[in-house]
Amino acid sequence: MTKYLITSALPYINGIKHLGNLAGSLLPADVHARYRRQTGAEVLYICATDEHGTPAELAAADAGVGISDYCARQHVLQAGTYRGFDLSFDHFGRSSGPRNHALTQHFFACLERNGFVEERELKQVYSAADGRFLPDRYVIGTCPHCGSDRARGDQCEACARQLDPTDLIAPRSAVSGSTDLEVRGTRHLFLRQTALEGSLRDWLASRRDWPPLVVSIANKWLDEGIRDRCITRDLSWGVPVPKLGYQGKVFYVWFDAPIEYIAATQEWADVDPESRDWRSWWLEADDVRYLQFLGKDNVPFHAVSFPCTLLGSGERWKSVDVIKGLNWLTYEGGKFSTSASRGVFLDQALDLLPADRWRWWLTANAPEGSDTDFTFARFAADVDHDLADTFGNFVQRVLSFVVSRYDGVVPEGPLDADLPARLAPLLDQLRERHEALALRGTADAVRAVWRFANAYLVERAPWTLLKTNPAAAAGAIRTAVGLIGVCAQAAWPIMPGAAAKALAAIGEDADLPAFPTEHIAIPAGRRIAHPGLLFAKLGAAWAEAQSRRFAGTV
Ligand code: B3M
Ligand code: ZN
Repeated sequence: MTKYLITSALPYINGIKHLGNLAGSLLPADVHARYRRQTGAEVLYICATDEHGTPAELAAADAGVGISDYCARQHVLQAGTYRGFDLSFDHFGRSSGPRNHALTQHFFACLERNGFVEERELKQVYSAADGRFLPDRYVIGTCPHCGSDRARGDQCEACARQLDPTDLIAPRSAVSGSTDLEVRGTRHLFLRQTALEGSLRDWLASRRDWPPLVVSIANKWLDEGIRDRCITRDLSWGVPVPKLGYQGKVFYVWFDAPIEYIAATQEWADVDPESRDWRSWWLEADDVRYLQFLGKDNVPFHAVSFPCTLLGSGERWKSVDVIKGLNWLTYEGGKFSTSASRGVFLDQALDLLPADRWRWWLTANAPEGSDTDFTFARFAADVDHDLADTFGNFVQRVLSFVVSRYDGVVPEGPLDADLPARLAPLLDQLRERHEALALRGTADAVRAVWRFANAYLVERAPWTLLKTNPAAAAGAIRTAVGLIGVCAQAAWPIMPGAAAKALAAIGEDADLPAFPTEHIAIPAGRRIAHPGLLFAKLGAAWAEAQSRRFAGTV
């Protein structure tokens, strides 16, 4: 049997995460992991915080805490938020942990032994006041082209020109503001990706199921000419480079971060080594299908750089079978902006509403073919329509009827004989959409099941039937209670909270509901527990108020 290894891009430790982070990798991966578990497959869903790099160091300095304390705290906060969104990681690790340190150094040793590492001398800006080399973007000054005094050493945002730090007029350190800067020579290690181009091309050609967005990004990189990649940095926070003369240097964050997918699996196994075997997921793991979910900007690192690390090691590591790359989520026609507090951040989203409505809308409107614009007006109108009026309404009508007419007990009556055959194509369609990793398509297929259930109720009208043919009315209601189960099972990967409530209400498995393959015959005599209203309507006034509230400061 195939086992499914699923990873989401590892969120950076610094900065608040917004709805775009959820929509672009975490949620799609979770929906797929849940679907696979529903079908009875063995699933391992891994994520972690990506904790190295200069932005994390600077964020810690801004917060006035040591970097390792900062990371530890932020990790706990992020983990809590993701629990709030019902993300079902098997393990949520930390890239700064000892497992990732050891494994990153192991990969480096393999790559070096196999001749894929080369030493080069670079010229970099050194700040005496800061006592460190500055990455290009932390040197700021006046742009030689447009005169903007906020140009960064890699690019001028005012005129969009690419720059070198030495192009800047009156350069200063973004860390301390010091102008006591000099250009110094420093030695760094490069991964010889050019030497791996042949193996990489063969490997890419063997990835048959990649979606077009991902294939085109990967090919663009290769066609523009693959380049050797500097994998070290002059920083103290990170995985130390285990090589003579490299004290005070660490690996580049993008070298160690993908390795954390494996290291986090080791951490998962460390919790219970008797029954968990990380090797069976990552080494010579031919029975494993590995799916990665990530935003489009991360595709090159997963389709080119990380595969180079794995291929160059000469060991038989599992490499990705399918990359699902997603576009951006924009906010009310523009960008989410942390600095201008524009847009909804994840902790705020959970304060407003529990996870299900967010999960539903972001799946039904996933940024798949193109970017998606989130607006509160669309959000409220869509979730009111789909969740309150369609799914919620069906559950409400059927269960209220069972309570008012049958004392809360599923009545004895013949199940509708031709319903299963009408339902089957809808469930086939749902499975196909999941298999195709089509998020919007999956939500459409779930909605089709809900509509079918509502239409059945209208067609049978048990409240009228009750007067003329009580046995048939009872059969129709018993059939409809079974349809609640189907609707909820279908919804569960996207909306686990409400789905579990509906399933518990009718006495079906709410912990790990099966994937719906047929109508559920609920035994007559089973007592139901009315869950109350599943979704209150939000309404247009609510949407307008939120839209004003999160419009930002500019
Ligand atoms: N932390 C970038 C991001 O969050 C990066 C992903 C790492 S995946 C190994 O967009
Ligand atoms: Zn400029």
